[in-house]
Amino acid sequence: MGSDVFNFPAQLLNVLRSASRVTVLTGAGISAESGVPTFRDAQTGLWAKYKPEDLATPEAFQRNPRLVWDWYAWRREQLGGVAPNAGHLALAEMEQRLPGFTLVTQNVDGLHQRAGNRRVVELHGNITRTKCFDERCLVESWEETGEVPPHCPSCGGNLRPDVVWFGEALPPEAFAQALSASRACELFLSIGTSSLVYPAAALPHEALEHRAVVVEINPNTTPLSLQASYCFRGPSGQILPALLKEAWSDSPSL
Ligand code: BJW
Repeated sequence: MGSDVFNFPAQLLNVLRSASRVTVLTGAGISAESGVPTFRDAQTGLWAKYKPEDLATPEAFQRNPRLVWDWYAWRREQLGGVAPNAGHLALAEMEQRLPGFTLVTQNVDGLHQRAGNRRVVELHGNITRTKCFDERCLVESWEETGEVPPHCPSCGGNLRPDVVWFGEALPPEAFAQALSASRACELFLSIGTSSLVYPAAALPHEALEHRAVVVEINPNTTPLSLQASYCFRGPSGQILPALLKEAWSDSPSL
């Protein structure tokens, strides 16, 4: 699809080129074109009968730790076979071009880092890390005894993925960074998120209150759409490269 199809307004292109601070919030939609199902997509195969919202809670883990561990093991395996897409790569390029660039993600898949972003604020943790359910400390290695989930080498408690479940607090430092970057930016891009899950969903509103231009990139409308300064409807893997190309069309690297 040609970039002209998206009709990027001159005001937006100017802000993107000249802003001293740009903040981006991504959600599961940015990884959709890599083949990672979004959080609220219907699950497939063995997992089709479970709703992700019902598995991503500490209560679900306490009720059935094996089931929840196996769900994450299956998702980790899926991630082994996917690669960053053109949307991730465009954001890595933006980090190179813009000194005041902050990438905040709700995703736990690590694809931004694999695309080349060096500074990624992870609000909901990372599926590749493991921690102790009881002590909450990160655990690098453990004995494989065949038990599922495996046990913490220090206290014997159940191990779990280092992600943030419903009802749990976000990592305080990551959230503080996200909040201050949202309040300080001139341009805020909300990409591939349903804008349903708080406190992440509050970040674009913080940016709006601090007079930033707020852009939504998503094939579907969300609760943010009515308040956003601009909405671009379509896949981020097409829109982001087109936006970069339009903003820096004179650049030899594009
Ligand atoms: C494309 C596309 C393409 C498709 N291109 N786009 C009001 C205020 C504050 C809090 C609450 C509140 N009401 C309720 C709460 C509590 C709760 C909450 O928000 N619930 C809502 C459901 C209402 N929040 C919490 O519990 C949070 N914690 C908290 O509030 O703590 C308080 C506390 C303080 C002190 C002590 C103790 C507690 C924690 C939230 C944690 C969320 N965790 C999850 C799971 C992570 C691990 C895992 O992956 O399993 O994070 S839930 C899930 O939702 C995941 C995601 O990061 C997150 C957001 O989802 P996302 O990314 O938006 O995905 P989807 O699937 O919803 O949307 C995809 C979008 O992509 C769609 O819009 C598509 O259209 C689009 N798309 N293809 C671009 N090609």
